[in-house]
Amino acid sequence: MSIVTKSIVNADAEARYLSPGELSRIKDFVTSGDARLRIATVLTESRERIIKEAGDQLFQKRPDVVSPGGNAYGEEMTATCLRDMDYYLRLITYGIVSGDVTPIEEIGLVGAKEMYKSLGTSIDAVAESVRCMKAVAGGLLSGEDVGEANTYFDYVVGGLL
Ligand SMILES: CCC1=C(C)/C(=C/C2=NC(=C\c3[nH]c(/C=C4\NC(=O)[C@H](C)[C@H]4CC)c(C)c3CCC(=O)O)/C(CCC(=O)O)=C2C)NC1=O
Repeated sequence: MSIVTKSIVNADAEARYLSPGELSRIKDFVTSGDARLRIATVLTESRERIIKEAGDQLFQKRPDVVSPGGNAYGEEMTATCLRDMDYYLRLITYGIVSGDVTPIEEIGLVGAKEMYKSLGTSIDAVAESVRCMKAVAGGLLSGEDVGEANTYFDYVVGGLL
């Protein structure tokens, strides 16, 4: 839920006008809108490149995951791994557009640790893949946008570990 919807739900529950604090937070959300949409557009348009380059980085840093016996070994499993990276990048764009980490949390982080554990997937390596995407994405964004985008990448890394 965006800050706008959330504030209205809260205010209406008490049948009151939006408070100065709520209006101020909505103002910040609107003011940062151009930047957030700009970032989400870059990430969306560059998604294939980000996944490809970050995947290469991950498999260089963690050759074990794509070696025989590794969780992402073999063409099909490697493709599934890259698909998971694509899932997280997509969720990050949702977070950036809405200015809210709730969609990331609800769709991608609740139960994720348990799920990866049951799959025998190293959660550290999944988190590393998100760090690699952060690095590649950072190279595609302007200086001021990098910080904003990093918040969301860091949120996913923190939620996985
Ligand atoms: C949008 C929310 C969402 C997420 C996050 C998600 C993850 C997810 N990843 C899965 C599998 C997997 N995930 C990976 C990923 C990796 N293995 C590694 O060693 C690497 C570190 C890593 C890539 C970065 C692999 C290899 C599998 C297949 C494992 C198997 O079938 O044994 C599965 C099991 C079912 C399937 O194969 O599709 C799920 C549900 N599904 C979702 O709907």
